[in-house]
Amino acid sequence: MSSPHPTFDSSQLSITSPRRIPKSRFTYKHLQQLKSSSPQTPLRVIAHVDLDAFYAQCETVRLGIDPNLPLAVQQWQGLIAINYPARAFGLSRHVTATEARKQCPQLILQHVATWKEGDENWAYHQNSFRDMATHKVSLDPYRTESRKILKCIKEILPEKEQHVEKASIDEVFMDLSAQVHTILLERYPELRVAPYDDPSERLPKVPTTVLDWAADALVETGEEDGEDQDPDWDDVCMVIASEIVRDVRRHIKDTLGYTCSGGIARNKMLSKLGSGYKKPNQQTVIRNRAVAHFLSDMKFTKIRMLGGKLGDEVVAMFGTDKVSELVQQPLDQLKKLGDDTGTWLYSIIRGEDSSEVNPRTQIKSMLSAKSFRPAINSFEQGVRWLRIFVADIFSRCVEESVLENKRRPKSINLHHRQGGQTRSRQAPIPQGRPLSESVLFDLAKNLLAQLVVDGRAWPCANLSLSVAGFEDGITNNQGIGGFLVRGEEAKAMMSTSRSASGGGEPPAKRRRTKGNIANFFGPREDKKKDFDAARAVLLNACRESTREDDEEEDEDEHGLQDDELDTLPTPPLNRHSSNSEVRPPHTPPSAQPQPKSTSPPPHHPEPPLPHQPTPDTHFCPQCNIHLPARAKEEHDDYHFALNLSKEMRHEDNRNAPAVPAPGSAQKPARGRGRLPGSAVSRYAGVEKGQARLAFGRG
Ligand code: DCP
Ligand code: CA
Repeated sequence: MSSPHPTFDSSQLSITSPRRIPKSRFTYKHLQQLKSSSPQTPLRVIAHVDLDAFYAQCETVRLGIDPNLPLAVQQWQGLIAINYPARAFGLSRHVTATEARKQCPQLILQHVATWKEGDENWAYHQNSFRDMATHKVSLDPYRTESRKILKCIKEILPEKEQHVEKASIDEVFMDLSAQVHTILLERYPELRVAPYDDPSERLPKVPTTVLDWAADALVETGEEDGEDQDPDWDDVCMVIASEIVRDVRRHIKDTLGYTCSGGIARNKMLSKLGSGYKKPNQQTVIRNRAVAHFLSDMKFTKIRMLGGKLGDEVVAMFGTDKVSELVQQPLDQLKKLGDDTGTWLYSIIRGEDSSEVNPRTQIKSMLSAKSFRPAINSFEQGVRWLRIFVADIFSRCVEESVLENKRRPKSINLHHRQGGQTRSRQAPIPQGRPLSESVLFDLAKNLLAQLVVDGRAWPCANLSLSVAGFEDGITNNQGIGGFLVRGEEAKAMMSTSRSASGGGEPPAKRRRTKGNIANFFGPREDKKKDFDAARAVLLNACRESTREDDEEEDEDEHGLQDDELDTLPTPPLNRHSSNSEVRPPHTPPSAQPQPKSTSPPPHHPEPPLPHQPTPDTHFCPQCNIHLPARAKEEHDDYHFALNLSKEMRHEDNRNAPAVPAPGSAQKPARGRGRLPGSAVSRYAGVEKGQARLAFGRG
């Protein structure tokens, strides 16, 4: 910390002539607020640090390459990070790897690490475009470096005064107010006591007219006499913050070898604009007196939150992207965007932002995803990708201390895109026993199997697996925990369209599509095989889970009745659908029945609604009812699937002697479109009272 800090002249506080002594604009109350990092204090100091060409630096450091050589990080044909020497050749994210090589023949191109199908870990491969179908990008190396950077920042800031927010993989906000307050009072001890003990008293004037700005870029005030005006305490606070940021940046460079840029200002929005103002390896201070000038030249689309759709909307509405023109709009005009948005926008373009630096650094969820080009077409292929997703997610779970059971996710979610439609399945992750890669893999596989069994899974353009709801591991009360676990597991295995999240989709609505079931089980043998593979996974999951519980089965009075319809699409006309993705025409989403997370909706397929016989109706002799003629085909599908299910059940019963007899005292299962009925039944024989917990009956 190098700047001079002149001593304070206490004669300025003469009680006899307080009014004649020039004072600061700020009060002792403002100083107090600075200590508590209140967003209300005009002395507030926030810093933003952004790594320069982050992925490119990671590769440069990892490979021990001279940082002055041009290097870009490649992802298939695209460039995702370009170091500054390479930018000098005019390279940007918009050029392809091939074009970049032409533009800069000496360019070092490093492909991101990838998971190769079948491998247990990611690695740096010599990837080319054709590997896209068999490899998945891993950002693990950059996440690891990101964590090191955060650690580095935290170790140099005083523990009690640090407020650090990880804003992205290579950005961090720091609220330096409390630390600056401490340093300020150390340097100017006279500020410690308010005269007359009155916090509304103004602070004395800053005892110097010249400050040493530890900044590479000090944003000008834009006023002719701007620099002639004496500094006030907000300027001193900025100087101190700038020194801290310089120390932080130096520590990162010395420890890890990375350069970064910093921005220092009175709030998050301005500090982020500041860090991007001069790059690389520089820092910018935006003093309060310079804010208006700094923003006046700015496009508001550069402001945090205005870079995307909202920014576009504002541009379209007001015909400008300039802050200087938008500030001419009165508040009521901006409120055309909505009251809250308008009010927020009004403040933000004036440099006002009271959002707090949120020290939340804990991960809430993890996602691993892949878009398929070409689309994938079988359960087997899907499972191969799930293995990679699980390995990816699990390795990140390990970083989150999952193995020590400190933090672990509660649920697993599979999203699947086919055509224009996204479907998802969710399951709880069994708690109370160590989480392993194979546990996650089995759950993921089950979710995919459910999607496949429900039909219309292929061709699939995108799969993504996520785990969410991270919370601290259970360390006590294992008895009750163990009991609940089984119920949760049961739900996990059974999770279907009516899983707890309600994000699932019962097959009902999809079956409005003509000939869906016939199509699924139809002449194409590969579809049948696909279905069989998925079904086998579900059956196997149930068998495995049942094995350990078999001995308790006889005691279970709450087991679930074998319900063959559980596997099936129910008749198309009478569904109480929890589907939020596919809606009947002309029905607003709000009008859709919403699934409840705690108890599944009514489970039994109800009989098709009878219609009055007319020339437009079709009579089903099996159901003994009239249906609209247009529903005939789907209804036939229904019976087709029903029969198929019965066959499956038969087969399962032969293979599984432990199945309770249908029609026993057991109650019927809730839910449909799930596992083959007998599997449900066998799985259901788990632990006393558990079924009630697991399936929310009663
Ligand atoms: N990134 C990416 N794809 C994008 C944008 C970014 O994969 N479209 C990755 C690569 C970047 C990292 O995120 O290295 C950080 O993004 P930044 O926007 O901060 O860009 P850089 O750090 O690369 O450059 P700068 O020096 O401009 O911050
Ligand atoms: Ca960056």
